[in-house]
Amino acid sequence: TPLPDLDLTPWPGSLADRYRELGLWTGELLGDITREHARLHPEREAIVGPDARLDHATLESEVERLADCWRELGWEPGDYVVLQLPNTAAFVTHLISLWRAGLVPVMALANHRFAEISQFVGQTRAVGHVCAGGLGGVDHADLAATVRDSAAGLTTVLVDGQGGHQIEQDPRPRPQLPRDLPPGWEDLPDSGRVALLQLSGGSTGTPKLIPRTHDDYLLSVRESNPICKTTEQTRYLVALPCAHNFAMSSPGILGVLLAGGTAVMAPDPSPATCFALIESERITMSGVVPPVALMWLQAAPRRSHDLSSLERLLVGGSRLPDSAAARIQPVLGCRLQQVFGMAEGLVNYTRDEDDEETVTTTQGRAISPHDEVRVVDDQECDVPDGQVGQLLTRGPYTIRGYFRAGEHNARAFTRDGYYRTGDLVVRHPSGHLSVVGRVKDQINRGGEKIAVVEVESHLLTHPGVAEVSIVAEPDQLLGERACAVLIPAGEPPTAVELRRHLRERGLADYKIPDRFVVTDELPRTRVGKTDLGTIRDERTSA
Ligand code: J2J
Repeated sequence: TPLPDLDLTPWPGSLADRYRELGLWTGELLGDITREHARLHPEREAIVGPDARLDHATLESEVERLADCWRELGWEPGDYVVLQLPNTAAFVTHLISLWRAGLVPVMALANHRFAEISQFVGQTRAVGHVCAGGLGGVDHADLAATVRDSAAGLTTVLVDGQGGHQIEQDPRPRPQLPRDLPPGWEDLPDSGRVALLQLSGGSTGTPKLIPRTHDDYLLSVRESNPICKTTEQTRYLVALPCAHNFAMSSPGILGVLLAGGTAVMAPDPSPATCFALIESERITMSGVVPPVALMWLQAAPRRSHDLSSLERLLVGGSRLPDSAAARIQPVLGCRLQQVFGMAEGLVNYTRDEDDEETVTTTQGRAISPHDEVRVVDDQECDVPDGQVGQLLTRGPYTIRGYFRAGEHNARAFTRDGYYRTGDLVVRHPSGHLSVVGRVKDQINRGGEKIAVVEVESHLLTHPGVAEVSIVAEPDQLLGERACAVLIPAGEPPTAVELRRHLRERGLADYKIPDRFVVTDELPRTRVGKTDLGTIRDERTSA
């Protein structure tokens, strides 16, 4: 049975009351995150980016200034605004100022293009698109103009590298969308409403958005800090794209701001860029995906940078090979902390008190004793510890439904509210989980998630493609990469042509298959990993 298309699927009322009584949900708002440290130590550094260095007081005043700006534009509390900025100080000031004005940021990646951004705008009826007009060397002006043409009444804010704005508004009246609000919405405190829409890795044709509330998101950030020893001394290097859930909240930029530390924004994750920043900014902590960790491991012995300030490296987003895990401490001289998280909620960390074997071979255990974790077989019966099963979870910071996706929610959640993660895991008696595979229709390209069906449907619009199946193939650095296996309609199109076709359709680069193979017969499509070995007749590959 399809469920209603709600913006937010609320937790059952009695459970919500309990989370509040237990102090898990505090009623605080994300827009207030900069106030305390602006007062406590105004002159300490808060954010360092290629565009600006801001102390806690300046960050706070920037947040106020920008929030006024959004109010003057006529944006109202509860309105959705697509936020698409590269790793800069401006990302942080814009994010928090949107919250301060009661707006709901939709977290886009700087490298998203028309296909993704127009989807976000269309799905949310966003009032605005905040993007880069030269900021951090990124220029979204052309993309923004195309998006604006497709969305009546949209206001574009192009942010330059000097803290200035160019504002352009589509003159057509904005279509009003009736809000699909859950019953009892009026009774929800502000902190129980949608604070941001996070991106899901996706396993369907249309990307799904993840409604996180102030209460639940703050809980995951607040509880991450002691587990990762985030304090006001922490200098955290943001090496991943800043809008990613990992970089924002595990403990990420928000954890650092909450603790009164410093977040340093790296323009890219390369060893050249990051090692120089670790040395010059005396970085103590960072969070990266496994391919970046591998690149750092490879580069460290050959470079002369002083990495001695680095105390802790969080690695997650895809499975870190055990062999690489064992080399982090000896080669980089810092502690490894594995993190297995998801934008839908549940985050697991290895702990400082874990033995070495646990830290190198597991992806950690859940943040909170109130996280409920089940490992089940195909019939959704619990399997014993030590056996592989699918991970189901619910808890005080795991969503109960995607944004306006009733039909999909009926599949993605059990009747009693568990999120079906699609991950195959083994649970150890300590509660630690090892991730061993997945059953979702997704490719995890070194931490970047690709929804197979989404890319297939774009490829099928090419006249030379009759049928297509995208499968994962192993890759030394990325763990896996995407291979498109296709049956041509007539003369087989070349890989160059197909790549160009996908770019013209405005698909972000990371979703474009690494390899194209032409065949007579598709590999049997099973969810998750399909064996390329099942292709019998591979005629050409380009
Ligand atoms: C294996 N697979 C992993 C890991 C995530 C912190 C860290 C990561 C994310 C993230 C995040 C994995 N080993 N260590 O949001 O806050 C795969 C699983 C999971 C999916 C979620 C955070 N860590 N994964 O990666 O929403 O398949 O979040 O379900 O991008 O990544 O992807 P995403």
